[in-house]
Amino acid sequence: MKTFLFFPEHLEDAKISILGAPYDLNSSRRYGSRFAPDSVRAESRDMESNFMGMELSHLPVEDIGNTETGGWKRFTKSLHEKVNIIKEKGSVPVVIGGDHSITPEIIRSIGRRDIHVVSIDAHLDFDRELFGNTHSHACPRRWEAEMLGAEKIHIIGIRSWPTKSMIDAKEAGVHIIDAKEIMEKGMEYVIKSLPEGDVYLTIDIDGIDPAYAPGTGTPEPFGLMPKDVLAIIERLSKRIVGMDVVEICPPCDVNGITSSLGAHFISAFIASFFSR
Ligand SMILES: [Mn+2]
Repeated sequence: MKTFLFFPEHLEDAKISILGAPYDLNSSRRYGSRFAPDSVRAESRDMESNFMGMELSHLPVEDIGNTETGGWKRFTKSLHEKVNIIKEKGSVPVVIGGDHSITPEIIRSIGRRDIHVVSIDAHLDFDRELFGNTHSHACPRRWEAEMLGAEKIHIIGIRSWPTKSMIDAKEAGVHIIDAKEIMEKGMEYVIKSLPEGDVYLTIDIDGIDPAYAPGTGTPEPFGLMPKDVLAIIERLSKRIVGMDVVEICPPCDVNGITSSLGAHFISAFIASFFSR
């Protein structure tokens, strides 16, 4: 298998484990994020071993490959098995999606109820169902709120939402910083608002402006800049117990720049996680 960067497929004492989750059947518009795990890996292999001053080549990171795919049941069973293997060795899972519906399943597998979720996204993802599908990629924050408590959910960068779902999310106590608020108050405010304690970080690539990340199924302008996300990753990295990068759609991409951005976010996390 062609792994992420140059990391091995198996490392007994890995502290970060990369896993591909090529499932996109809960998408609602353009499909194709199933191709992202291998596309992100391919882009990563063109990167150098030193990321912004941090040498990555000797770090205890493994890339254990992809989950099984197929239907939702078969996929989630495989996802739970793989995340459990990672968890049992005390390593942090970094999952490359896939659409955003995979996130609550990863968090369920991690099994901690005391963590916060930080979601970078163009969308609220708090619908009860979409087109009759309760596992739609429009619903994951609602599942997480049920699991962990709505007050542990933090959503950053959204710019369009269904009014009803927004009322539900606000009433439940979800923390939301929308794109307009970020434009008015700046990233310093966002960084200050990040939760304390252990966190799960989910990066929906459509949270970033489509000028930087056109390869996604539901592009929305007025998004974050890559360096804004870098600042969030660096602020949280020591407290991240799991992370994913989702909704990269290689068939929608231009010159692989969105897959490359996803690869750089993962490298940024690895570099920051192991930094002193
Ligand atoms: Mn999303």
